[in-house]
Amino acid sequence: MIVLALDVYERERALRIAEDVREYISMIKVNWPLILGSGIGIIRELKERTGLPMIADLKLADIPNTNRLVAKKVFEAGADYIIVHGFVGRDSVRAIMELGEIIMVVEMSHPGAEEFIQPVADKLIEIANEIEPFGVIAPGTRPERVRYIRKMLKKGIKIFTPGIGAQGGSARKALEAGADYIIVGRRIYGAEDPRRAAEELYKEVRAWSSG
Ligand code: 3DU
Repeated sequence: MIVLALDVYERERALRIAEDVREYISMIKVNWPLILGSGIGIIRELKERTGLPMIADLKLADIPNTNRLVAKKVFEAGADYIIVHGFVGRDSVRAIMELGEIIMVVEMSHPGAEEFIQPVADKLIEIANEIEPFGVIAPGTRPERVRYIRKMLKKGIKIFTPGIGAQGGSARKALEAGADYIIVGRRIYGAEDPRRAAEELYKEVRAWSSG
């Protein structure tokens, strides 16, 4: 299943792309670029136009009280899931979970993730297994890590893998390794024809999951 990472600034462009690719994706993820470019109201607008669940990728990483204050506004704005960092500790993560569904970062996809996050991934998996978020973020650029995280993670917790396409990760390899959702941004919204790019990816993913 495909999650569109809609990292554009402009409201019109975001709405147009979302509508164009709607039938090929399962959820839309908004991050700071779109929220800063178009305002927090874009979450509800996208949700109403597409009918899809919305992920707010804010990677919250603050003390429990601040996490709570921010998350309250973002859930009120229509987000169905908020992405949060686990390295700040269980209390900060739980503060958000009390308000709504979360996806917790266990390991990131960029090269720098090997510096600090990867070495503590086991501890982050342990937190995830204890608090049972809706899902976790694992690196689509490192299928062997996705496989490991899948093995260690409680069943039922979904794995979302960014890093597919522009960052070099392969959709098929991430799914084979145990990802439930692949997160894809530039490969779709940066394509000359986003609808075609989404359709191609959808067919690739479907061919794999049905075969
Ligand atoms: O590289 P792309 O254009 O497909 O975008 C990936 C999106 O996923 C983007 O919003 C980025 O901020 C987010 N993300 C990662 O790329 C890697 C992570 O570990 C977590 C989130």
